[in-house]
Amino acid sequence: MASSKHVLLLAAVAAVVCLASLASATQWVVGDECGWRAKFNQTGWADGKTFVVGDTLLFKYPKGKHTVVQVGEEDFATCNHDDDDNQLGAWCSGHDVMRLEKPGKMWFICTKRNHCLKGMKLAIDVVDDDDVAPPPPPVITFPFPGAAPPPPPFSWPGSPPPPPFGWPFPGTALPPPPPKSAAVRNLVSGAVATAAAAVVAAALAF
Ligand SMILES: [Cu+2]
Repeated sequence: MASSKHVLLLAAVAAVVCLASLASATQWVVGDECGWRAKFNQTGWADGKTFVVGDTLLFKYPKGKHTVVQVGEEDFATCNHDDDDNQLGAWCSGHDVMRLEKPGKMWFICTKRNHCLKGMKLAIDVVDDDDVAPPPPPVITFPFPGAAPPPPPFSWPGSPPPPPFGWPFPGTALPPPPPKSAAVRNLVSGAVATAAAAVVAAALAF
C-alpha cells in the first residue's frame, strides 16, 4: 500500500518536472499567424519578447516563395546575401525550426529578390536562461471578509491622535468656578461680626 503510494508520488513529481521543463522553452512562431512574410516588420514582432537559450524559432511560409538565411549584423543591415560565405545558416523548407543555442544577437533575412530590402528581416537578442527573472508567484486572494487586511488604526495619518475620551463632549462643560475670594471674604467677615457680637454681649452682661 505504502509502496504504491510512493510510486504515484514519484510519477506525479516526474510529471511536474517534465511540464516545468516544457514550459520553460518557448517555440516562437515568427510573425505569429501571418508567418514569415514579405514586408515582415522585424522590430514590431520581436518587440517585448524575451528569447531564451533553448527556445526555438519556427519560420512558416509557402515553400519556394521565401527563404530564411542567418547572416551577420553588417549583412543584415545591407541585405547582402550574394556571398554564400556570409551565410551562417540557410533554410527553405517553409517550416523551418531552429533552436536558439547560445546567448547573443541573431539576424535573419529572406534572400528572395528585394524581400530583405523591403523589410523581410528579423533581428533577435537571445539571453541566457539564468538572466531571465522567474515570474512572480501568483497572488492568492481570500474571498472571506474576515481575511481582509485590517484597516489602518488611524484614518488621519500624520495628524495628532484624538484625545482618549473624546473630551470635551457638548453639554458637559464644567460650570464656571464660584468667585472663591468673595465667598472667603464673606465667611471671614461673618465670623468677625459674630465674634464681635459675642464680645459685646459678654461685656453688656457684666
Ligand atoms: Cu521573402
